[in-house]
Amino acid sequence: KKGYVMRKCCYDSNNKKTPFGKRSWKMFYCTLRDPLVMYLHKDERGFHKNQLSDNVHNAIRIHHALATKANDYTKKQHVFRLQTSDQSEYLFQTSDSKELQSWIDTINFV
Ligand code: I3P
Repeated sequence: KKGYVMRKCCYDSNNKKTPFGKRSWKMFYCTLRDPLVMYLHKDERGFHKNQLSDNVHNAIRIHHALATKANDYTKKQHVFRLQTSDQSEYLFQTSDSKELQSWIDTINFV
């Protein structure tokens, strides 16, 4: 699965609150290729150019991660929360309710 998403970092690994200045929403072209890792690229061109150099810096390990609808986050629509096994937490905004469900299902099915 691939597509543009907005991402907000809430907690870095080990449940540490992401510091102010690093908590803003940013757009990424996100690809879930290798089933255990989600890669975040600046845009689609960045994905085509960089997929060979993907590394830990733009990757989120989603093995044993949990994606759930962020019903408590009311500032934006179609948002899910991603909690990873290393206890980091992100919010992702998708384009519509179908995309929202599809990202959640894809991540949780892994
Ligand atoms: C953050 C940015 C986010 C905001 C977050 C701010 O500032 O304004 O949009 O989250 O609030 O800290 P910065 O760009 O300096 O990191 P919301 O859009 O959800 O309000 P937060 O710290 O309450 O999460």
